[in-house]
Amino acid sequence: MKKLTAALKLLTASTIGFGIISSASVASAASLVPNQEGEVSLLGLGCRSSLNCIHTTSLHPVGYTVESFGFSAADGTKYGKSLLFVDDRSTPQEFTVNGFGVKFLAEDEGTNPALGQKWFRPMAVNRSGRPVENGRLEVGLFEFVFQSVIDKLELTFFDVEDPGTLISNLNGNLSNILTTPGDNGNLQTVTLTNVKSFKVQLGSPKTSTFPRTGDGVNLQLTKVPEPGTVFSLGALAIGGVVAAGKRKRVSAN
Ligand SMILES: [Ca+2]
Ligand SMILES: [Ca+2]
Ligand SMILES: [Ca+2]
Repeated sequence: MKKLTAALKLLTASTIGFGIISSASVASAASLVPNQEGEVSLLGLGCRSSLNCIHTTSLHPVGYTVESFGFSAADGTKYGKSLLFVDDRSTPQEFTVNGFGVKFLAEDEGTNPALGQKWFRPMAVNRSGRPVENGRLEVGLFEFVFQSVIDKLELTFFDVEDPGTLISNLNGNLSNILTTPGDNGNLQTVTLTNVKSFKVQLGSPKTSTFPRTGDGVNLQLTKVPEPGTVFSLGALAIGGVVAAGKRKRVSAN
């Protein structure tokens, strides 16, 4: 019985320790999504909409450039260079892109992140620059290049429902880091280390689940603290709690 109690205390101590580890990571993690809605100025393209144009090269804690690339659907349909927006679904917006009227709705046809959160939101366009699906097909191929190497970077994908969303290049080398298709509204995170650049395909056009339109996907980027720092904090916390538990046991005997 005594042994069981000790084991339970140790288990509790470890649980508390891990709780502290995760809150420490949350406390010092920094979102790299600009903290304002608008269009992200793309390398070589600038901004193409009537929304606020966001320049990402001078952002804190690290600036970066974003370049957009054309891509093709499985049936051969070619798309132009998607635009990229920062969007919070709780504020619907009406604007123009290359002269075409677009609306970001409070309730999108298929891709609805939690209200009050800011996400990178791609907008697929055809080869003449006309927004596809009224500007509400969240598909694009982008390369992010950071001004300094990021020790640990989390990519959070929202709403991958079909294959095709992947990281195809990391630090200038071809890669094939896949996401896993899930239920409507699912979230998944990929963690990369020592990142100077990556290329990501967000969503895909004309998929098996959505043959007419495509699978829209949004992205968040988070710079998380170096594992070493977080670990030592957590280890200290675990040590402290276990020591406290030991002292208690001694006095109870
Ligand atoms: Ca909005
Ligand atoms: Ca969906
Ligand atoms: Ca959509």
